[in-house]
Amino acid sequence: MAEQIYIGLGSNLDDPAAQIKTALKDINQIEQTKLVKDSGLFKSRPMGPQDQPDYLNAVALIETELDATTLLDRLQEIENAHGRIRQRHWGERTLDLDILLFADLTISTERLTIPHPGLAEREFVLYPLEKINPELVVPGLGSLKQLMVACPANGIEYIG
Ligand code: ROI
Repeated sequence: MAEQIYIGLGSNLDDPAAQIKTALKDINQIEQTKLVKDSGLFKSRPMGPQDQPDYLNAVALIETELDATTLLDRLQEIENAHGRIRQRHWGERTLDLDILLFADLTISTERLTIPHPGLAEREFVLYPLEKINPELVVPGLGSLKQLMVACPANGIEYIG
């Protein structure tokens, strides 16, 4: 059965809007996988060192027959194809693709923690998620609405 998965996208280097739009197309090309919906683009302040450009972020809802590890492999291939540069810890990057939620599963392996561990503290994940599914309930963490009340907006801006 196809499972519903949410993926977070982020970029602050090399034309971030183009990075994210191309990545959405790339995700739709993964075998046994289709893009169902995306949030549109949000502009957010960097979490981490402040002397880096603002980010563009988005969330995609996909359906896939792949298991979480195979999906992670495919997403890392896409990151690499975008010439992912990672200059320093929590620094600027061309493209980040994170599996945020995988159906209603909680997963804890060496390579994957799902729900994504930073989810509740990241306005650049919560606001795009709300655009796709305001009624979302996050396994182990509660409703998206509750999480948003507890997370400062930090100037996040919807740019469509
Ligand atoms: N900050 C923002 N605003 N958006 C991101 O996608 C993002 N990604 C990261 C770190 C460096 C934590 N900061 C971010 O990986």
